Amino acid sequence: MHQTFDAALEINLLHANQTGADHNRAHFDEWGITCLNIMSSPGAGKTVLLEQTLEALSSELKIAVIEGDMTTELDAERLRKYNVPVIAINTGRSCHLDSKMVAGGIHQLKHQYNPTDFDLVLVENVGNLVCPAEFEVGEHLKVALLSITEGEDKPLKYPIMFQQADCLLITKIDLAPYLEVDISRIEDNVRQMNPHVKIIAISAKTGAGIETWLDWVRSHIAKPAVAAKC
Ligand SMILES: Nc1nc2c(ncn2[C@@H]2O[C@H](COP(=O)(O)OP(=O)(O)OP(=O)(O)O)[C@@H](O)[C@H]2O)c(=O)[nH]1
Ligand SMILES: [Mg+2]
Repeated sequence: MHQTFDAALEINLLHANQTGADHNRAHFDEWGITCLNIMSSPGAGKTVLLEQTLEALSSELKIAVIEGDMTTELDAERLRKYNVPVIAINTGRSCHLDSKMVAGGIHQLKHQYNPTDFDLVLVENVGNLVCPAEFEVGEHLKVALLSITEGEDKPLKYPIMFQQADCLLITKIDLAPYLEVDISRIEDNVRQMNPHVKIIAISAKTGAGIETWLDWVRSHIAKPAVAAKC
């Protein structure tokens, strides 16, 4: 009996969240903005990736960041150095952003700027390999990071994140010489879950793979003037 009630509650929650996500995406579409939802377990390298992305792309694209964190603005402060709007959202006890929280972020962006000026909104989700995958926020594409320190089995143990990802970044590959890890096995496990996902192995330390990542981002920009340049 309890199980039926819990399942119904979860379905209602996810349904309400999806309606909100579709609404957020409609705003992004209206303004010609591409929105990426960046997700991973804690510490896989999301903020470092955003730092390098802003460093490389903020002169060619107009970018805003929505930064989800449970309690602090530490990541938001790191990203404000790049002189782009960074909207910090504290989720409190929630282990993921939801579409209502991101709607609040969109409202702030709209209040302070002309949203049609923007090309790209990067959402950094709360570090968690499970819940963020289930709660869309209005993104066009999902980007999942998996660092090589987390273990080759993670795509099999946490399938939803990997099934849903449009782009999977295998991070911290500079650490491979110090670990007993087989990166090709990580790739095989990811492909088992999601045969067509774009996989890019990167290192924020050496810069390996970063240009391929930046090109992937450029290739998904919706604004015609920008897309034409790619
Ligand atoms: N060696 C190495 N370290 C990395 C790399 N990328 C990130 N790190 C380190 O990993 C740690 C966590 O990086 P963050 O970017 O803060 O990770 P995050 O996913 O944003 O973490 P949360 O927001 O807490 O979930 C930092 O000490 C980074 O310097 C990499 O490619 N190589
Ligand atoms: Mg972070």
